[in-house]
Amino acid sequence: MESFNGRLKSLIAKKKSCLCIGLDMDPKLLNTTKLEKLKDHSRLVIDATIDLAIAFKPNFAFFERWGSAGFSWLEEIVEYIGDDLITIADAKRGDIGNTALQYAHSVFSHFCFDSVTLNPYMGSDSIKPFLDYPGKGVFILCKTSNASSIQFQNLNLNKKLLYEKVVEMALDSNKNKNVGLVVGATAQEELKAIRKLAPELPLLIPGVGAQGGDLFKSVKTGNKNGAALISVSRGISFAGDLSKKAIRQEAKKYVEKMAEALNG
Ligand code: OMP
Repeated sequence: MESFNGRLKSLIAKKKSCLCIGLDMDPKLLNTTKLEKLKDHSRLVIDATIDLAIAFKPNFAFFERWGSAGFSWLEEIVEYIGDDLITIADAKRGDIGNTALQYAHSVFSHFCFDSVTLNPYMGSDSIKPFLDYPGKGVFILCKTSNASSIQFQNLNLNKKLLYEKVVEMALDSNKNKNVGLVVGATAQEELKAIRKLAPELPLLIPGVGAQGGDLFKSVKTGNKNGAALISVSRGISFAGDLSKKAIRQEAKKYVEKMAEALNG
């Protein structure tokens, strides 16, 4: 079976896009309190962008907050996306080994996601149970896009920064070619450094659009050697007048800019 990292790289080359659409279905942005309206909108976003995107990344928070109905929606959405694109469970898991085993079963065997975001704070035994699923992948939080990421991730530990230690752990864990890193588009200096340390690992880069990270530089640096997915949530899912046309137009703009950066 093709490795997760191999599948990601081939899909980017085939579709000439590295767009990941984040599905963060915020009721406020749709001006509704009705779950059904959000469900309709999530299908509309997928319909509008499925041929332009490489991956969809539902963020669990926006589903879990609806309780069991939200979990059913998550099951429906993975099925609706289908098998041709990559699905990323943005669940940011990270717990001791035997608990991580259950989380891995949940995202990969129950919800049938292709990959998951993981928080490395508890160390490598919290990552390991996710690595034994053939064809599935993980994205480990390395240098995140938020302002206070500096608080821990940039700590200097005997001349190595904490996020550099995370890169080392990710490289050690990549025996099945199924480990990638999350690096925020708002952290260009670190993105360059991480790309240098881990030339082959896939990167998931959120933080362009609403958070203001640099798209062009992220695509260029991220796609040096390895593959990088650029993730946009609010900037596309709630673009313009929220119509299918407006959402598609915005996604197209991103893909065109990505192609410029990839070819330039
Ligand atoms: P937008 O700012 O609307 O594009 O949404 C960003 C999405 O990416 C949210 O679901 C965040 O949880 C997620 N994210 C970050 O914003 N920063 C990170 O460093 C990592 C993630 C992530 O793991 O996806």
